[in-house]
Amino acid sequence: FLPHQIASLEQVDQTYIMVKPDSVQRGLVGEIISRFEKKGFKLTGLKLFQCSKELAEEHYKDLKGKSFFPKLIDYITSGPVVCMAWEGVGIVASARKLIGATDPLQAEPGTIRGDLAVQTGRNIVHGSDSPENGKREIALWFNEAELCQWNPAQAPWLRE
Ligand code: IDP
Ligand code: MG
Repeated sequence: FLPHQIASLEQVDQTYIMVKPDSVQRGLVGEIISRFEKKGFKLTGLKLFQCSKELAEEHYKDLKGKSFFPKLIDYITSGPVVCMAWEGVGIVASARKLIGATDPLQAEPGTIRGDLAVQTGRNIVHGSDSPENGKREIALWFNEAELCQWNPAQAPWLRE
Protein backbone atom coordinates (compact mmCIF):
# COMPACT_ATOMS: atom_id res chain seq x y z
CA PHE A 1 0.00 0.00 0.00
CA LEU A 2 1.02 3.56 -0.67
CA PRO A 3 0.19 5.90 2.23
CA HIS A 4 -2.64 7.63 0.34
CA GLN A 5 -4.25 4.24 -0.35
CA ILE A 6 -4.23 3.33 3.34
CA ALA A 7 -5.88 6.66 4.20
CA SER A 8 -8.56 6.04 1.58
CA LEU A 9 -9.64 2.85 3.38
CA GLU A 10 -10.73 4.87 6.41
CA GLN A 11 -14.38 5.81 6.82
CA VAL A 12 -15.04 9.30 5.42
CA ASP A 13 -18.11 10.96 6.93
CA GLN A 14 -20.16 13.98 5.96
CA THR A 15 -21.57 16.68 8.19
CA TYR A 16 -24.03 19.49 7.60
CA ILE A 17 -22.82 22.80 9.01
CA MET A 18 -25.09 25.82 8.90
CA VAL A 19 -24.22 29.42 9.66
CA LYS A 20 -27.41 30.62 11.36
CA PRO A 21 -29.14 33.95 10.55
CA ASP A 22 -27.60 35.79 13.53
CA SER A 23 -24.06 35.09 12.35
CA VAL A 24 -24.92 36.17 8.79
CA GLN A 25 -26.29 39.44 10.25
CA ARG A 26 -23.23 39.84 12.50
CA GLY A 27 -20.78 39.39 9.62
CA LEU A 28 -19.32 36.13 10.96
CA VAL A 29 -19.75 34.00 7.80
CA GLY A 30 -16.09 34.13 6.77
CA GLU A 31 -14.87 33.53 10.33
CA ILE A 32 -17.02 30.41 10.71
CA ILE A 33 -16.21 28.92 7.30
CA SER A 34 -12.57 29.61 8.02
CA ARG A 35 -12.54 27.50 11.22
CA PHE A 36 -13.50 24.36 9.26
CA GLU A 37 -11.37 25.23 6.25
CA LYS A 38 -8.24 25.79 8.37
CA LYS A 39 -8.81 22.55 10.29
CA GLY A 40 -8.35 20.66 7.03
CA PHE A 41 -11.81 19.35 6.24
CA LYS A 42 -13.13 19.27 2.65
CA LEU A 43 -15.94 21.59 1.60
CA THR A 44 -18.33 19.86 -0.81
CA GLY A 45 -21.31 22.24 -0.81
CA LEU A 46 -21.90 25.94 0.00
CA LYS A 47 -24.79 28.36 -0.51
CA LEU A 48 -26.57 31.39 0.96
CA PHE A 49 -30.20 30.41 1.38
CA GLN A 50 -33.48 31.71 2.80
CA CYS A 51 -35.22 28.62 4.14
CA SER A 52 -38.96 28.01 4.48
CA LYS A 53 -40.79 27.25 7.71
CA GLU A 54 -41.45 23.73 6.38
CA LEU A 55 -37.76 23.03 5.77
CA ALA A 56 -36.76 24.41 9.19
CA GLU A 57 -39.40 22.21 10.86
CA GLU A 58 -38.20 19.12 8.98
CA HIS A 59 -34.57 19.86 9.88
CA TYR A 60 -35.44 20.19 13.59
CA LYS A 61 -38.22 17.57 13.65
CA ASP A 62 -36.69 15.76 16.67
CA LEU A 63 -37.28 18.93 18.75
CA LYS A 64 -40.93 19.38 17.75
CA GLY A 65 -42.30 18.83 21.28
CA LYS A 66 -39.97 21.36 22.96
CA SER A 67 -41.31 24.63 24.38
CA PHE A 68 -38.70 26.63 22.44
CA PHE A 69 -39.56 24.98 19.09
CA PRO A 70 -41.71 27.85 17.67
CA LYS A 71 -39.03 30.41 18.59
CA LEU A 72 -36.34 28.18 17.10
CA ILE A 73 -38.23 28.03 13.77
CA ASP A 74 -38.72 31.85 13.81
CA TYR A 75 -34.99 32.26 14.48
CA ILE A 76 -33.81 29.92 11.72
CA THR A 77 -36.20 31.46 9.15
CA SER A 78 -35.52 35.08 10.23
CA GLY A 79 -32.97 35.69 7.46
CA PRO A 80 -30.57 33.91 5.15
CA VAL A 81 -28.41 31.07 6.42
CA VAL A 82 -25.22 29.67 4.89
CA CYS A 83 -25.58 25.95 4.18
CA MET A 84 -22.43 23.87 4.03
CA ALA A 85 -21.57 20.23 3.42
CA TRP A 86 -18.18 19.14 4.74
CA GLU A 87 -16.39 15.81 4.51
CA GLY A 88 -13.57 14.07 6.37
CA VAL A 89 -12.46 11.22 8.59
CA GLY A 90 -14.03 11.68 12.03
CA ILE A 91 -15.63 14.93 10.94
CA VAL A 92 -18.97 14.72 12.78
CA ALA A 93 -17.59 14.56 16.33
CA SER A 94 -14.68 16.86 15.50
CA ALA A 95 -17.00 19.54 14.04
CA ARG A 96 -19.16 19.38 17.18
CA LYS A 97 -16.02 20.00 19.25
CA LEU A 98 -15.02 22.96 17.06
CA ILE A 99 -18.55 24.36 17.46
CA GLY A 100 -18.71 23.90 21.25
CA ALA A 101 -21.58 23.33 23.69
CA THR A 102 -25.18 24.25 22.77
CA ASP A 103 -25.17 26.97 25.46
CA PRO A 104 -22.44 29.42 24.38
CA LEU A 105 -21.81 30.42 28.01
CA GLN A 106 -20.84 26.80 28.72
CA ALA A 107 -18.84 26.42 25.49
CA GLU A 108 -15.06 26.35 25.94
CA PRO A 109 -12.98 29.31 24.79
CA GLY A 110 -11.46 28.42 21.43
CA THR A 111 -14.71 26.94 20.17
CA ILE A 112 -16.89 28.89 17.74
CA ARG A 113 -19.75 29.35 20.22
CA GLY A 114 -17.34 29.84 23.14
CA ASP A 115 -15.55 32.66 21.29
CA LEU A 116 -18.40 34.33 19.42
CA ALA A 117 -21.80 33.87 21.11
CA VAL A 118 -23.55 34.33 24.47
CA GLN A 119 -26.99 32.66 24.35
CA THR A 120 -28.47 29.28 23.36
CA GLY A 121 -31.23 30.97 21.34
CA ARG A 122 -28.54 32.82 19.31
CA ASN A 123 -25.81 30.20 19.13
CA ILE A 124 -24.74 31.11 15.58
CA VAL A 125 -23.98 27.72 14.02
CA HIS A 126 -25.41 24.22 13.52
CA GLY A 127 -23.54 20.92 13.18
CA SER A 128 -24.98 17.44 12.63
CA ASP A 129 -24.91 15.15 15.68
CA SER A 130 -24.24 11.80 13.93
CA PRO A 131 -22.97 10.53 10.55
CA GLU A 132 -26.55 9.37 9.78
CA ASN A 133 -27.94 12.84 10.48
CA GLY A 134 -25.08 14.37 8.49
CA LYS A 135 -26.24 12.45 5.41
CA ARG A 136 -29.91 13.16 6.12
CA GLU A 137 -29.39 16.89 6.59
CA ILE A 138 -27.15 17.31 3.53
CA ALA A 139 -29.82 15.55 1.43
CA LEU A 140 -32.47 17.82 2.96
CA TRP A 141 -30.66 21.13 2.28
CA PHE A 142 -28.87 20.39 -1.00
CA ASN A 143 -29.70 19.03 -4.44
CA GLU A 144 -27.26 16.45 -5.80
CA ALA A 145 -26.07 18.97 -8.45
CA GLU A 146 -25.08 21.47 -5.75
CA LEU A 147 -22.52 19.08 -4.23
CA CYS A 148 -18.99 18.82 -5.67
CA GLN A 149 -16.72 15.80 -5.55
CA TRP A 150 -13.16 17.06 -5.85
CA ASN A 151 -9.62 16.29 -4.73
CA PRO A 152 -8.02 19.11 -2.70
CA ALA A 153 -4.36 19.58 -3.63
CA GLN A 154 -3.46 19.72 0.07
CA ALA A 155 -4.79 16.21 0.83
CA PRO A 156 -1.36 14.46 1.08
CA TRP A 157 -0.20 17.23 3.45
CA LEU A 158 -3.13 16.67 5.82
CA ARG A 159 -3.17 12.88 6.19
CA GLU A 160 -0.23 10.47 5.86
P1 IDP B 1 -27.17 21.65 19.08
O1 IDP B 1 -27.42 22.73 18.03
O2 IDP B 1 -25.99 21.98 19.95
O3 IDP B 1 -27.08 20.28 18.46
P2 IDP B 1 -29.85 20.91 20.01
O4 IDP B 1 -30.17 20.43 21.38
O5 IDP B 1 -29.88 19.94 18.88
O6 IDP B 1 -28.42 21.66 20.08
O7 IDP B 1 -30.85 22.12 19.70
C1 IDP B 1 -30.92 22.67 18.40
C2 IDP B 1 -30.98 24.16 18.51
O8 IDP B 1 -32.17 24.56 19.18
C3 IDP B 1 -29.86 24.80 19.32
O9 IDP B 1 -28.66 24.95 18.60
C4 IDP B 1 -30.47 26.13 19.68
O10 IDP B 1 -30.46 27.04 18.57
C5 IDP B 1 -31.93 25.73 19.92
N1 IDP B 1 -32.17 25.44 21.34
C6 IDP B 1 -31.86 24.30 22.02
N2 IDP B 1 -32.22 24.39 23.32
C7 IDP B 1 -32.78 25.62 23.46
C8 IDP B 1 -33.34 26.31 24.58
O11 IDP B 1 -33.41 25.83 25.70
N3 IDP B 1 -33.81 27.59 24.31
C9 IDP B 1 -33.76 28.16 23.08
N4 IDP B 1 -33.23 27.54 22.01
C10 IDP B 1 -32.75 26.28 22.20
MG1 MG C 1 -28.59 19.16 17.47
